[in-house]
Amino acid sequence: MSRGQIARWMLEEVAVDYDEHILAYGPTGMAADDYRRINPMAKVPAIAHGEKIVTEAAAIGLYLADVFQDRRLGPMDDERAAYYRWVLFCAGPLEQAVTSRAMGWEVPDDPQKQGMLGFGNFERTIDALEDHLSGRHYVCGDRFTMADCYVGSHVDWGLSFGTIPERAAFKTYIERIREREAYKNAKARDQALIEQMKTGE
Ligand SMILES: N[C@@H](CCC(=O)N[C@@H](CS)C(=O)NCC(=O)O)C(=O)O
Repeated sequence: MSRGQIARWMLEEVAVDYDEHILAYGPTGMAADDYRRINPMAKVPAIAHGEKIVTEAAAIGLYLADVFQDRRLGPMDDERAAYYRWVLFCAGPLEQAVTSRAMGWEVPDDPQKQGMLGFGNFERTIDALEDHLSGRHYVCGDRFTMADCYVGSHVDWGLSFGTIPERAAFKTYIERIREREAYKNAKARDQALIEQMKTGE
């Protein structure tokens, strides 16, 4: 039940074999010294690819698409701008807008203060993403790319937990995303783990 699900879906999209390590929250898992050597932030997800460690869900996606180029999940020339722009928009402004609201931190109604915040305010951020997704099949246009794993994960989570408003563009986009085989496989595995955790088996 974590952003680890984003990394799993990305791994399923690139269709590589991987070993999973499920860590508990807290001192015996993510905060243990062994794992802090992998991610000093004591957070998941992280991937180890040979000697290379990548943390940050957005970076994991960009890395996988780049390394496994033959999967064609990275951008073509005319997709590059939207690809980087919207992945970083979701890792920065969108994540800040959504999490600050979830914490109950209201942005002051003061243009000068909003000018200092990378996301300005919640509505501006949501409107910008809605505007981009309206009338597009995927982040980069007609073709699914790794950007959709990351942007899609934000929209998927946000709609499921009510942290992103149910706008038509988000709903149409996420319905298309949820049809993907790799998405379904990833979610089935995570759901099985969540059930196991609940029943303690
Ligand atoms: N910026 C990181 C955030 C990762 C993150 O906050 N993960 C949470 C789970 S969703 C976590 O590991 N929390 C454990 C903790 O901070 O103690 C990313 O996007 O990968």
